[in-house]
Amino acid sequence: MEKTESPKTLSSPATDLLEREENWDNQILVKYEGTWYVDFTLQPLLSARTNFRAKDGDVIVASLPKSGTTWLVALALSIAKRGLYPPGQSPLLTAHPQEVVGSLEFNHYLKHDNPDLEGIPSPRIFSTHAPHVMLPDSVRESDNCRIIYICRNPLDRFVSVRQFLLANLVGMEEAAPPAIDQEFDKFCRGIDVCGPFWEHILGYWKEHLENPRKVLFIHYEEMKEDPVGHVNKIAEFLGCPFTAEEEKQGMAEEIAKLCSFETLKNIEANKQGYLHATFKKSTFFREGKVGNWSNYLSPKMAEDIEKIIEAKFKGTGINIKTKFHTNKGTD
Ligand code: PAP
Repeated sequence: MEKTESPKTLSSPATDLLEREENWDNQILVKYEGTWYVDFTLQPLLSARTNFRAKDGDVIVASLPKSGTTWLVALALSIAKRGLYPPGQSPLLTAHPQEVVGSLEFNHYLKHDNPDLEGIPSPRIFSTHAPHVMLPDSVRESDNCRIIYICRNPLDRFVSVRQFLLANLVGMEEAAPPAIDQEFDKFCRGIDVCGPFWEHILGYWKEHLENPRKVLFIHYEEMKEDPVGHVNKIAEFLGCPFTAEEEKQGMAEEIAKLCSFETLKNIEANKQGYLHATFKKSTFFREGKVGNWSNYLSPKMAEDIEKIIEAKFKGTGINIKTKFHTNKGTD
C-alpha cells in the first residue's frame, strides 16, 4: 500500500526534556515512548515514521544492535536481488553490506526529513534498529512489505556491543577498558540502545505471531547452525523461492557462502575504512560466534540475564538461546 498524502516536516522533539543517560562511551541515550534511543537517531526515526512511503515488495531488516544486521542485510540483498546481482557479480564483493543497504536512521533520514527514495530499484531493502512501534507508519500498515527480524541472545549481544565500542574508541584498545559492572547493570535495567531488549524482541515476536506472512523471526544462533536452510526460508518468505534450475546450480549454498562471516571478513572492502564516518568497517566482523560471551562475563552475570529472560519471556513461546553453547565460542 502506498501513501499519497504530502510529507510532513517534523519539528525536533525537545530531547532536552526527555529522560537521558550518558553511556561510558559518551553516547547520550534519550527515552522516548518507553524506548532508549541514541539521541541523534531519534529525529531520523520520527521523520521516517511519518514520511517514509512504503512500496509493495519493500524489505525491512530489523534488529537490535549487534544481532547480525550486517549478515542479514547481505543475505536479504543476495536473495532478493539475485537476478540483478548473481553471487559472482555481487556488490558485496566490493563494498560493506551496510554501505549497499542503507539504514533508515543512520543513512537515509539522518540529514533529511524526507529523502527521495523513489529511485532505489525494487525490491528496496532498508535496515533499522527501531522497535516495531517506531517503524514507518506505512510499513506497519502495508500488507505487502516484508519485515525480517533477527534476534540474538542478549549475552553475546552485550559483549559484541562492548567490544565494538572499545575497538572504535581511540585509545581504548590499549587503555584499561572501563569497568563492565555499571554498564551491565544498565543493560539489565533495559537502558540499552533501542532497549529494553525484551520489549524490542517481544514487539517483533508478537507481530510475527499475528502475521507470519509479513514478519519473519530469525534467531542468529539457528542461522549459524543452518545457513543454507535459512537462505531457503528467507527466499520463500520474500516470495522468490529458488527454482529447480537454481537448486541444481547450488544457488542457496553459493549465497550462504558469499554472506558467511569468513567470506565477508576477508573481503578487502571490509578490512579498511569507516562506516557512518566513525566505525571501522573491520569491527563489524569480530568473532561471529555463538557463546563468545563466556570469555567476558561471569557466571553470575549470565545468571542475572537468565532471570530476566525467564521473567520477561515466560509464556511467550520464544526460546532465547543463551544455552545454545556456553563454551568459549563456537562457529
Ligand atoms: P550493527 O548492529 O552495528 O549493524 P551487527 O552486524 O548487527 O552490527 O552485528 C555485528 C555482529 O555480527 C558481530 O558479532 P561479534 O561481535 O559477536 O563477533 C559480527 O562478528 C557478527 N557478524 C558479522 N557478519 C557476520 C556473518 N556474516 N555471520 C555471522 N556473524 C556475523
